[in-house]
Amino acid sequence: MKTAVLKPKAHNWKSWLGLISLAMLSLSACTLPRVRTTVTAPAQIRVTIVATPAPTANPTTAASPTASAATSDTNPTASPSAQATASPPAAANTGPASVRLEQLVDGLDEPVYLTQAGNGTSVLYIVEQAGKVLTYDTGTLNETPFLDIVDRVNSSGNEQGLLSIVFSPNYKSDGFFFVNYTAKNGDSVTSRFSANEDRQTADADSELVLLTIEDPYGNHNGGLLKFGPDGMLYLGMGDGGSAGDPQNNAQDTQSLLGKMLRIDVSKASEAEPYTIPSDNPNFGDDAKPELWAVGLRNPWRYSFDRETGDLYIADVGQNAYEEVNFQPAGSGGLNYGWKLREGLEEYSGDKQPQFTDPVVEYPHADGCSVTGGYVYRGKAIPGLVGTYLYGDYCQGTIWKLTPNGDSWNNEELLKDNLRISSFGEDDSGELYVLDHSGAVYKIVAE
Ligand SMILES: [Ca+2]
Ligand SMILES: [Ca+2]
Repeated sequence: MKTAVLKPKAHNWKSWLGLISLAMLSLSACTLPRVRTTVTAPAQIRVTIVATPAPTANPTTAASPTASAATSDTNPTASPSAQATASPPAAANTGPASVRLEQLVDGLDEPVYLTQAGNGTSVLYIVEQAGKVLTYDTGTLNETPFLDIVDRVNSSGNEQGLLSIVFSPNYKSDGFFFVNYTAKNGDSVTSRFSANEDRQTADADSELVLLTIEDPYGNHNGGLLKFGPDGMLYLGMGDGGSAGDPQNNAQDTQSLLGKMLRIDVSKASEAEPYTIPSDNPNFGDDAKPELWAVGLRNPWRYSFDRETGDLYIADVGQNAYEEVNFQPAGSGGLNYGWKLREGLEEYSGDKQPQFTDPVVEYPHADGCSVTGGYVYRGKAIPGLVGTYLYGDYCQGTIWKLTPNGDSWNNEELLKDNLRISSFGEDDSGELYVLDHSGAVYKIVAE
């Protein structure tokens, strides 16, 4: 029976888990092992493998409906085809990859993001939700924050706070970086800041606010900024919050909420904080010109494959299903279905021809809130190359999603007692896992 049920419960990637998390914390906080081992058993999750959208979707038109979904209740195979072609992207996966998590640092205050600056240094930048960016370099966590804007960040809600940082593609010369945070009044703020001359710290007074989005509820704030391979700045925005998108923002093209946005900040100034890229998709005459993709609930973490430019958007579900969406490089203009669809299922309506289904979903028996990761393009774990990693906030599972001809293989990579708030990718393509309880791990070969 596929009757949509609008439950009054607010699904919230942290709050509804508060009790569980506290219980987990009380059990685990004192006994975190330094090195975590791999679970090599095949995935026990119910995986739904879906045919992928055509990789040549026209950027200015809605996607054609995807091929009919093929649902499988069996465990996926562990050996992807070596002949994966056109769509999804060809993988260079050379076999099983055995990995473990190596703890780099703990004792952090709710880390939610990690990245590097792209300027040739070994510094890792770690975002703490309350409003600080810390630097970690070859074994040392620096006491002085790179950036401290706790004074203007509202982190009172479970999903509010300083949510991401991204460095200018020309950071080495211009010293600019961009952050998204929740303002004291609850609005979503995207700002540019300047690093100091030595690049060791930043000037908290250098803020140039680029985009402020009114946000009606404390949850579903998206907040991840990334530069695409096209040099444009992308921002994932949640549907505003509450539960069941009561304002219908995700399908409203006159709202910036529940969307992927794309803007040009290369000439940002007070007079003109950003411009609209000339090749943004057209969602209609009245649509906001910043829109790149619509129909998202809370695209908390997404990423571009640094080799192909393909975009993977993990969209946090409501009460039943978590999903990962695959967007071939340059395919703006897609509609990911929320709130009519949750994963591959009906939520408040029928599937429309213009909707793009996720490539994988998992039910809440296997987690509560998807945390998108990255396609591995590093050198240390050859068996993982071309594989997309993602995880779950509640159960600490990390899956690997591998292209296999016209479909995808989904397998459990490992499972540990982590509250996975984010993954991180460094400049060489190596990956990290952030435990919201306070630690950062590097994914290394076993
Ligand atoms: Ca919100
Ligand atoms: Ca969807």
